[in-house]
Amino acid sequence: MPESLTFPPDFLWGAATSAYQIEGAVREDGRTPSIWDTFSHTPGKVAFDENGDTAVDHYHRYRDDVAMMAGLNLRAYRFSVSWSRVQPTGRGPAVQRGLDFYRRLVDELLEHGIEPALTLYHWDLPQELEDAGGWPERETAYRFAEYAALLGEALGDRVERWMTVNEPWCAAFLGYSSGVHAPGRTDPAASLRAAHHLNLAHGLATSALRGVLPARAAIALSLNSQVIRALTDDPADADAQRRVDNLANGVFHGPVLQGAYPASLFTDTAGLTDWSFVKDGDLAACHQPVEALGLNYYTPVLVSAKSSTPAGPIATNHGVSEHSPWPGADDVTFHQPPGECTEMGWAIDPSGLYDLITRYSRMRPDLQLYVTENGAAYDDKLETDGQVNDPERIAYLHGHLRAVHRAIADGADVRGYYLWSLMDNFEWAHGYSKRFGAVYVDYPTQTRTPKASALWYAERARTGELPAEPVWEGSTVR
Ligand code: GBH
Repeated sequence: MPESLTFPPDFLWGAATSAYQIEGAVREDGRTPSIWDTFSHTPGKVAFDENGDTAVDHYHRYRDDVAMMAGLNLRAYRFSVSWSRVQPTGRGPAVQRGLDFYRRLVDELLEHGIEPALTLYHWDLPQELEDAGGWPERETAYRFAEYAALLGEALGDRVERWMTVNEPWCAAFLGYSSGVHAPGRTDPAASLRAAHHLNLAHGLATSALRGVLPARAAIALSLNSQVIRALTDDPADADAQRRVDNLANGVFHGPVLQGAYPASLFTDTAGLTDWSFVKDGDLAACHQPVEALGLNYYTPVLVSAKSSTPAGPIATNHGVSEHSPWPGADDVTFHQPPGECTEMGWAIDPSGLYDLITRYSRMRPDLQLYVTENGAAYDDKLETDGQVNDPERIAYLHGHLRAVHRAIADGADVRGYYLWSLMDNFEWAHGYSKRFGAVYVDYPTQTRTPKASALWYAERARTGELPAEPVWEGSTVR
């Protein structure tokens, strides 16, 4: 019989968003295009050729949005800064009007007792820096450290939770190898350079932030941290799992959390690059002390060796591209994991979140862990009575929060959870067709309506209790 569970009293109940997905106002106050503006305005890149020009107009509605968060009992809000709003060319002094927006947002959060958690980079590189070569160029990492210092100086007096790079895997491999994300390049060798420079960017930014932030500030990064499972226990499948785990995880957590790339990554990718872009001193620069690690989790990845298995149902989760986001893993087959799926076609498996947390808890027991993203897309409808009933999302959150609780009970130092996402928004290559929000957004009017899952989650945040079953009968927040 499942029983109800209680989270630690200081557990941080939060929600997350990112700049390009919610802000809109892409030409205001000096902001210049990022790679996502360019990409989304290129026909055929985003579903229905949608873009983030207006998104959910958060740039103008942030006050109401913060009040809404407070009404949902949130204790923390994770957002990202649009680099080209603050430093339009990716270089030089900050634009005050851009910084002021984030200052006002942070002050509004603090006034409502909500802790701001700031991510410096959620995929929206200033287009000028992409024109100069983007993440495959080493210079971009130096530019990022300078940008981090500008932000640290401007907001260090009021933001205590800092995150450098969100999901470097997506930025490197969806951006530069499969090309389903901006800037849409399909160059596997360049994507490996991009991965290294994102690691370097994290390390250099962390050092730069140390120089300007007060001692109480906590610095973290958010990894994709994917859970890779082998189809069978055949050694060939285990080897496929190892290869993909290197490309999904080791290529980032190696240098950043352990001070070295996994040796087998070099041999696995030898046909693409000799890794001579890793310079003396880089590994030490990447491997900076941090206080916390953010883990984002949605679904596991299931692989086998091509030689060992007949072709089965193939996962298409990364979007349609004939180019792989897994450089050097052409002999691996990606399978659809068993079980029910969300609207993204992603299999629902809370045990993956447990496995992920316990893996990193063992790797770095000294770090505080946060689930910095977890959530599900469903085909939500605004009913005529003005409500949005999303029992599937409640069940998804319930199952994954139970997994978090189990990890804590088994000794993992998980301090908080940020639901992805606070509200429906621009879902990258899927445009507005996929709704991840706890709050429903009616795009033509920009009206926000908390879904049943938001009300359910507000009750978790208020009480710290997770009931035995994922049911919700209330219709208002307490
Ligand atoms: C996050 O990316 C983003 O940070 C966020 O902006 C976005 O809105 C949200 O998720 C929802 O998409 O594809 O088979 O390898 C998550 C991207 C999704 C990439 C799960 C890895 C693993 C399964 N990740 N995916 S598979």
